[in-house]
Amino acid sequence: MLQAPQRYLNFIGNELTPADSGETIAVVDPSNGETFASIPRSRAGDVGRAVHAARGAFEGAWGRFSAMERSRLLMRLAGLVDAHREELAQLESRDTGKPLKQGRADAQALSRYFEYYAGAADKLHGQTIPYQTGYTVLTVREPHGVTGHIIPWNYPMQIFGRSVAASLAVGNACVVKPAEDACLTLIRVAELAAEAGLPAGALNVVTGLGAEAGQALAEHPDVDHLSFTGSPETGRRVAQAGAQHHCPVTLELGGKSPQIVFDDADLQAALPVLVNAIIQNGGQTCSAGSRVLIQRGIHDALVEQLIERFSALRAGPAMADLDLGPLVSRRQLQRVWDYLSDAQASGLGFAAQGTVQDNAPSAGFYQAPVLLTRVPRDDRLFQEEIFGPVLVTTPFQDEHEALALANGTRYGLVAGVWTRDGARQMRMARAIRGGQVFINNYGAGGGVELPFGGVRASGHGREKGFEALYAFTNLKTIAIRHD
Ligand code: TXE
Repeated sequence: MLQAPQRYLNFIGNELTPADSGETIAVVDPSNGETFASIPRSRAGDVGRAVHAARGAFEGAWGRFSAMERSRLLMRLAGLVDAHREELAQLESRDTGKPLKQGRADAQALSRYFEYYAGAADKLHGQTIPYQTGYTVLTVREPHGVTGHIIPWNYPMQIFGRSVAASLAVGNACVVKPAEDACLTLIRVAELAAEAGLPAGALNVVTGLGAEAGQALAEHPDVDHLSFTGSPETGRRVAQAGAQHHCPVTLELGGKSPQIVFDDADLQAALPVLVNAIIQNGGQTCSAGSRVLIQRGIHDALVEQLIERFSALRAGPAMADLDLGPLVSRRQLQRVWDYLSDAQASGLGFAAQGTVQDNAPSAGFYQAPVLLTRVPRDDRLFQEEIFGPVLVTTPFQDEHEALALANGTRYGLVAGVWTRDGARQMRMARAIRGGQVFINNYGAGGGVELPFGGVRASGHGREKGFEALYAFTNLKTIAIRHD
């Protein structure tokens, strides 16, 4: 028997509430293309209510929490997320199509974000500054007030965790606009936050379309800070909207991150990491290692091993928990198809392709992983973020050319360097344009503690680690004259 779609609601002022208009958006399961839930289609009025609730919390009960009390509350929330890990993982995997093991990893990371920022909440402090005789000068770090968080669909729980946990830790009140393709776990986590004791209005989740609810949040004059993760084009729009009311904006806009393999590298160590960095989450990862640059002498031999591994990869329904699930939406699948058909039209053949499980529902959004080799620097597939399971390789001659290729796109987010030569490791790490460089590893397992963000079209500002706390606070200088 067909079940009626489950109706999810906004979370504003610790209450579940529909959009003012009563309109909804269908939630589709990417594994089979079926609608199983709905979310509110919120607009400016709903966003306004959420911002108002956040302001009330900031100026009221939440604003009176001490750092220690915030810390304890976030630790309780970490515990609740842990206790609900399996429920959250299953919901996320159904909503986004990610394999269950990835849903579980995301739920675990979310709890770790709350734990980490719970520990940090009462350790952020200012300084005293030596000044003229008769003065004492000190700095204090103060919350902005109301922070807006526009979250993408690829890692809802992780990206929510990295910005909301840090923002709450320093005392801001948050309004979250999840991506229309991935809202469900975030509504659930907001409920858990209320259960942990978060006062009404300190954390609000408003769902809706980007151009409606997202744009309204970015434009809202009572929002004091915005963090956005998504595409460079939407990031620009959000920054422009923020600029209208002089609102600071943190942007994380994805990348075309290179992994650079020199001929002295430990290839057996590198191989599984090269493959995983593009397969994880179906390649829908901002830090996906989507270009492998290989020193010419070992290019063909390494490609042969990549071919072998790619051919063995399997995609299937999220709950089958294979190497990869379906992509998040038909729209994302179409984007990836466009790149692949362009590649074929320009004569770039597939060196290897994985498979989609035989009995995967035909209405699901499946794309088997694809490997393309010797892709030239000026090709779209080398230059643009595909955001799907598509890996390109390109040979290079020497360190100089490797660097030119690595830095040769508009992005600068993450890079991996594989070499045993210590001096070269350091030269490359310093010369690569980006926010994170990994030597003989890639991603360090996610690293909640490691500051993360980009340069150029990959964005600006840093999230994660202790560094995030600076972005979510204003520094105030107080000069006291006492002679
Ligand atoms: O992104 P958008 P889309 C990249 C990736 C992908 C491409 C497009 O390459 O193929 O972007 O994906 C909200 N004002 N990344 O279309 O539009 C939207 O509702 C305010 C990389 O999904 O950037 C969602 O919540 N908000 C990335 C969020 O912005 C608006 C993750 C992201 O959507 C808005 C996702 C507007 N006018 C995509 N329009 C990463 N860095 O990890 C949309 N939104």
